[in-house]
Amino acid sequence: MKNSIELFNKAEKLIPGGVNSPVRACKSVGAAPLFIEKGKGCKLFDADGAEYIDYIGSWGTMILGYNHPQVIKEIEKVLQRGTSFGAPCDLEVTLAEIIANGVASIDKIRMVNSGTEATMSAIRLARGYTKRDAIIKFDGCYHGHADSLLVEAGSGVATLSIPGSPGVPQSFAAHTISLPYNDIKAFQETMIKQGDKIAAVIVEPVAGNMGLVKPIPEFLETLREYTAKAGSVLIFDEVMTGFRLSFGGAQSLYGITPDITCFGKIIGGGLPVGAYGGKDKIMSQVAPSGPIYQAGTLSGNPLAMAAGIKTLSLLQKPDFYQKLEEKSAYLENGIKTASQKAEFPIFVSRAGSMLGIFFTEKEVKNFADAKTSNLKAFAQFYKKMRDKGIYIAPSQFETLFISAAHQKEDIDATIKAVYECLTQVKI
Ligand code: KE4
Repeated sequence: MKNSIELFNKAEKLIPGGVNSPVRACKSVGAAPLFIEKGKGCKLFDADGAEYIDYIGSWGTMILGYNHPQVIKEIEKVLQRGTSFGAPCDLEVTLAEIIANGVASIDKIRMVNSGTEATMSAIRLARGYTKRDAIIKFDGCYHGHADSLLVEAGSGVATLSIPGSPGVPQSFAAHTISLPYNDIKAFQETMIKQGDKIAAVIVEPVAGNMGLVKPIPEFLETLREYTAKAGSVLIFDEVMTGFRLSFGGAQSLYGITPDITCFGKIIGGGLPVGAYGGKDKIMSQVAPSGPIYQAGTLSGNPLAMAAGIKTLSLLQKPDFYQKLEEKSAYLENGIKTASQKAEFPIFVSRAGSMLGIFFTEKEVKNFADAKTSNLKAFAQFYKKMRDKGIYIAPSQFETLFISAAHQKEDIDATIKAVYECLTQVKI
């Protein structure tokens, strides 16, 4: 790790924490970050030339694997036209059309540059559209770092939240209620009491930021029913699940039609893209067609559009998701078998090619359950897996992502490493 350590020492002098996004610093697992030289398929190669089978996939972005030749070729082709014009170009229309045709709830969509921008803009749109201020989110769901969404649940259920970070004014947090994920009763009671004040309910339809937690039956249906009754906007944050769980996202799998959907990660094919979209009656309120302001210098830039267009078109191959499902189920079953063989109980969850490994014996249905995980054991597991050339997220509260580039031999090697590491973890 000599080169990574040298780079990290230099980075720490120039960049806060030596990284451009906190989780990359590997603080919660007490490890030094690897500096990555390149990616190819399902593999990453670090600054010292070491090879890893990767399950982060740039946090879910690289569903095709790294450096896909057709995506690279498309980027190189568009590069000859330019990198950003700050003016409309055909590629923005093409990507918007692919997403609108793929996701039934989308009439219109606005491109931005990150998932945070997408959710921040969706919240502003919902507040402007309903002329209400209060929003509801769910503990353990992460929607990016906009002030209104960087909050922690208040002391009691459904009480107003407290700032989740210094710098977030109490007055901002006061407009956000954070409820336990999957707690249908708490949500119903809150909406019955104050639904007429709620501008929006924002949710990860399948949660990937507390580890992988799926919605229980009727949870999403109840959000839809009560928001419709109250005239509140239902926002599905599909930054992670969009085009990951199916071409139509989690909403098409669960048969729920949100009012606004946020996208990111996969739709940019590895370049910075976010987006928010929905029914025309709401989206037409966004400037310049309506009064609700949102803008961006690099929004819709041709390179990012090209990467997204090619990526999404490759996802439309007839058996793409079926093949991904088979690989993901094979990994899930292998990990469960490894846990039994090692006599080391863990809770394994999976939704399509999103997989969660919790160091707890409890079934994890919300953030409180996820927090019963043994973080010290997870940290040991993370480091041992990395030493064996398997690269997973450096946090118990993240998700593993399987890509189309993972082959059977990669997954078999991963299952073997899981077994060996579980036999070595000391609790
Ligand atoms: P970005 O602003 O990081 O593009 O997207 C924010 C976001 C919004 N919504 C969901 C459901 C997300 O998962 C994210 C970002 N995900 C994290 C991984 N858990 C990004 C990794 C990081 O913060 O470095």
